[in-house]
Formats: sequence, C-alpha cells, structure tokens
Amino acid sequence: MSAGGTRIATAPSVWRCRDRALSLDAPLVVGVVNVTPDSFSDGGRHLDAETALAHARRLLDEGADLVELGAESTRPGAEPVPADEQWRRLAPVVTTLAREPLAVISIDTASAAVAERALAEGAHVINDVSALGDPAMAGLVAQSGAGLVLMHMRGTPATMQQDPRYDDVVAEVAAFLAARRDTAVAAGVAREAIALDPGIGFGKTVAHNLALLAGLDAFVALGQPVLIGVSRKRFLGTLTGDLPPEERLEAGLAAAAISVMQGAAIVRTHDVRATVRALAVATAIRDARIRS
Ligand code: HH2
Repeated sequence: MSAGGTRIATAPSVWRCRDRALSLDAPLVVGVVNVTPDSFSDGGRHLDAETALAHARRLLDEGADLVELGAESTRPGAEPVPADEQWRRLAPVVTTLAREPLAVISIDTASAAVAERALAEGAHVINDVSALGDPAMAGLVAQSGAGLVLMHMRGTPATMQQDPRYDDVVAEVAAFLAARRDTAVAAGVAREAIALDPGIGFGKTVAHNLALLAGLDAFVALGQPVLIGVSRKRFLGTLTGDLPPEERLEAGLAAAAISVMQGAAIVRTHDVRATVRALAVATAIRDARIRS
C-alpha cells in the first residue's frame, strides 16, 4: 500500500522539540487554546488567563500530547495583532504552563518577537502559519532547539480566501513547504525539529482542501512529520449541509482519521477527547495495514 509504504520508508520516528523527543509511533494530538476575542470557533472563551489555563489543563487531561496557545486569529479576513498585544494575552498562560512538568507547549505565532519571548519562558514548539514570513524566525528557533511547524498559506488571513487559484495545488504546496524547510535547515534548524502542514483552509477552496487531504502522500514523502489542522473548519460545514463550527465534530473526526491513514503524524484539534479516541482506532487500522 503506497501510503503505508511511504510512511515506513521516509517518515521520522521522533519530533525533536528542545528537551523533548516526541515519539511519532502514534499520531500526536495538539489541543488548541485560542487566547483571542475573535477566533472562528472559540473566540472570547479563553481570553482571561485563568480560563485559558484551565482549558489547557483539561485538554492535557483528555490526552493532548501538546497544547497550542495562540493570541492572533487567522480566520479568513482577520487583521494582524501587534506582537506586544499577542504577548500581553499569552504571557500569564505561557509562564504558568511552562512550569508544569508534563505540559508540552506550542505557540501559534508568525511573529519572531512573540516567539522569542515564549521560547525564553520555555515553550517547546513554534507553529508559524507564515512559514518564516518573519526573517528572524528561523535563526531564533535554531538557537533554542524548539520544534518548528511550517504551514502553507496563500497570501495573508485578510486576503487568502479571495479567489485562490493553483495549477496543481498538491505539487505547488509541497514545493513551497520543501523550500521553506530547506531555508530553515540552512538557518540551523535541525531537520528532526521541523514539521510541515499544507494549511487546510488557508487560501484554499473546498476542492483544494480535498485534493490536499487526498494527496497527503506527497507531503509525507518530503520526510518530515506532517501536521493536519481540520478541526471545525468551514469546508467541513460546507460538506455537511452548512453546519456551524460547533456542529462540525463528526466531520472533523472523519477527516482526521483519514489523514492519519494517509500518514499524518500530528493532528491539531479543539476537540481532544473525541480526537484521541477516533485516532486510536485509525492508528490501529493503519498499523495493521502496514504489518500486512
Ligand atoms: N489552523 C488554524 C490556526 N493555526 N496552524 C497550523 N499549523 N495548521 C492549521 O490548520 C491551523 C493553524 C485555524 O484554527 P483556529 O486556531 O482555531 O482559529 P483562529 O485562527 O481563528 O484562531
């Protein structure tokens, strides 16, 4: 089976994130905590530090391998949030969580200034949806030894859904990610620290998202762990009769499970408990296929 075969041949077995070597034998689940007033599915719910911390701890209890803190919505049409404001939202949450020994912390930011402060407090991963749009990012991550997620986006959140076009979406996104991975490696980031993400919903139509998910082999073949974020996204609502974000759980679980069957190593989600359970089954079937 080519997806399983590709995974065995080229997929790394750990993701290095500072002092943590996260095993990729089973998919890692990243639980999302948006410390924002305006995120598309949970905006305003965890804006104060105590609520955000309680939610992060709950996601860890539910089985998240990492928690991801973000202070800037990237929903279509969103405007950038200045670094100081991002850090004002994140600081109390990051500093407290970083002292809890079991927490592995990812920071969703495209700003090197925010990443620098979070890394100084002990964050383990920088999730950069701009894939090194800030020229200072790669050097900073290299110095810290942190994990780095490089995601593909067409344009910026403010403009990305304005008529996105590709000749061959899978080939173009894969070439972009390979080039940004090479830039990161040239700046000193360890290869084993880099994960790649085709950026579902970031400058893509429903058809583009489906092509990327169906063509995940091309990303797995790049030799880095592949991260997929489908949780509660609009294309899931579109495919299920225009359901709103709070009713997209089943659709998201289907997409996450199929992504893991195709070789995704890391799944980003708002719904940790349900995702952990769904992926336990998907992983068992994937592994049975690989053995047979
Ligand atoms: N999706 C979102 C944000 N960050 N990062 C990666 N690597 N991959 C993704 O698919 C991804 C991401 C959008 O989800 P969310 O954080 O819930 O919403 P918002 O950007 O509105 O805060």
